[in-house]
Amino acid sequence: MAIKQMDSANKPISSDGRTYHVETRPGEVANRIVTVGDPQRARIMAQQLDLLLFEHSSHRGFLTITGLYRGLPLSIVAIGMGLSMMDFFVRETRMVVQGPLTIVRFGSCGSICDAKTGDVIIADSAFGINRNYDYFDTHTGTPYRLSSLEASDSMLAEHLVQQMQEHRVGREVVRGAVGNADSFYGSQGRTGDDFYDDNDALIPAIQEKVPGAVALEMESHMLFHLARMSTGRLNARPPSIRAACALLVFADRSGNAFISPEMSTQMVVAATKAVFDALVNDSPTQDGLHPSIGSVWESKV
Ligand code: R1P
Repeated sequence: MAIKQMDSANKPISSDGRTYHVETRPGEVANRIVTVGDPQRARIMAQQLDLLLFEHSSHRGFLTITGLYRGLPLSIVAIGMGLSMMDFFVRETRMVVQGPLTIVRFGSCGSICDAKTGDVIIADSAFGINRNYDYFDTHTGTPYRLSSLEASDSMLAEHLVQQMQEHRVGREVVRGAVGNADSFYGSQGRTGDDFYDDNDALIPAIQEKVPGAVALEMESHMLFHLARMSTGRLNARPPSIRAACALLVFADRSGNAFISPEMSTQMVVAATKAVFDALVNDSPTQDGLHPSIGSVWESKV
């Protein structure tokens, strides 16, 4: 498919105001956003919006849906997988929405604690797990590097816990630190004979270095990091982005069990209102939000 003409190499925006990859423009995305990996999950969640106003699939696989929930604009954005996709989404969405952004990642994860499939994990913090490419040449250092912890927004995380419990989602709600790996296989300690990954000791090493580590996934650390960096240089202004993360346990790594398709769909359906309510309850103020004039929610709110 042909790309659109962009007005700049540094900040590519097309003549109709859309960002290069996510392809949204001002007035199409709300200040409150749920981001998910799987577009099918986004569509299931969108069924619980009170009114659908906008939907766009980008040529790079981002799906944005905007509607109203309890009278407020709310967007759901499916981004695919991995920290690069999170980076595209956060940066390009920041370009097109005025005012504060509140972002909840609602994803799936592998548990490395007592949590089982069907439990819910709320990330108090996240850390990066990155393959150390140099190690695979020189055998110096460690094969995987762990970053320091990046905190989620504590108030938003608290709302997620409360709403998950209130809506009785899952058997248990577990809180802790989430490891954001740069791959699904090697950097999450999945083993096999096809590649040399030197990762047999990775999960024990994570548990030793990060005692509160509860789960592994692929996007949360990037989200929390960008939220903290939204202060600009040297904390020049208050953060413009607040972020938190709720995860369904799809894989129980110690028990080597995977969630059933039926249970995963049931949990997404059950958790949707909890995530929406957490977002809406979190920020009752209307001050400084994206103007409704010219937006897809104009005259609907
Ligand atoms: C891997 O299967 C994907 O699932 C998890 C991981 O972070 C990765 O993106 O999250 P999502 O279910 O939100 O995609």
